[in-house]
Amino acid sequence: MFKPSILAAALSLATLAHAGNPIVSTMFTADPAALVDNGRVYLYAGRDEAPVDGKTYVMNEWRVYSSCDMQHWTDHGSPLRFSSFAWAAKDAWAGDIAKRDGKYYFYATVSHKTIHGMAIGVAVSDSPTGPFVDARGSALVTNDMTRETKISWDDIDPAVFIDTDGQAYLYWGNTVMKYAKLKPNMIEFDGPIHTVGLDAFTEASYLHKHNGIYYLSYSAKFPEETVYLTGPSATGPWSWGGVIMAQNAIVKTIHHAIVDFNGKSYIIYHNDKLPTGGEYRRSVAVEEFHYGADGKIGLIAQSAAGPAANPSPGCK
Ligand code: FUB
Repeated sequence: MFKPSILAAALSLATLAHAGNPIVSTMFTADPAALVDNGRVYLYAGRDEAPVDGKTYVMNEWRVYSSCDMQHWTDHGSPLRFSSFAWAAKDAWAGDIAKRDGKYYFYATVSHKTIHGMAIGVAVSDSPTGPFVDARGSALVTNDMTRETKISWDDIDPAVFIDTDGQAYLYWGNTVMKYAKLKPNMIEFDGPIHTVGLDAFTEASYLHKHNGIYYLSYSAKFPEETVYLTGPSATGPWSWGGVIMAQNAIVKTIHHAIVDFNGKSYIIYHNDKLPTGGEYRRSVAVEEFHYGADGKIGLIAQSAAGPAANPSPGCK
């Protein structure tokens, strides 16, 4: 007979029963972030817990999943909750992940208990599956640190990027996109906060590099579509690229992450395709895409099948 602790561990490592989109059908998930580590891809998502007739986000925890082939996923449970930050009042909104010097840093959007508005914290772990703990004991970004808009949710959606020269950057924002350099310790800014003047920027900044080109993508307009810019450095200057993904049918948000895994490129995003899905009951999905010879990304269609299996050698 299983001891309860062994049974809990077995359940928390369950393989999701199906291949194809959405990746997770056992619960509603949103705001994907991704990390490839030791040949395995890790997917982080917020859990949408709103009821069918819910009128607002109910998000208390992040979840983590992993795959060796982008088709079959293992559920590793929840590595972090908003309450892991003692200074946070509620909300486990979008986050992003980076690995540096053997440690995993998760940047997370939460509501602050004492400083009005949304804030960004940093949690750290020795494992990509957690558990993560607050790395600072205080927020890295609070609403009173940026003044470009009066809204209380303009400091959300962190996107972390470590350049090939080792410099790390954090991009974030709603309505106004901002960025700052991070110190090598990954938990403090190294210099001022900058703003990026963008057309129709809503939220969900994402910075990645492919074949020497920097790609700054984000959710534009509302309902949102995913668009991208390209540039010669992690801070631009930026040139218009195009629309990567058209808006969803029901849910107005579409938050994405872009990742190279085992020689192929993927976009992970959320939609409303699970039964009873909608604005506050979202589902994370993945598509393979290709860069043109000129580095351009075309419009990527959402699919029910998702990508073909891409087994990563040596990944178990
Ligand atoms: O999930 C809460 C918010 O909705 C995220 O922070 C935004 O990107 C949007 O997806």
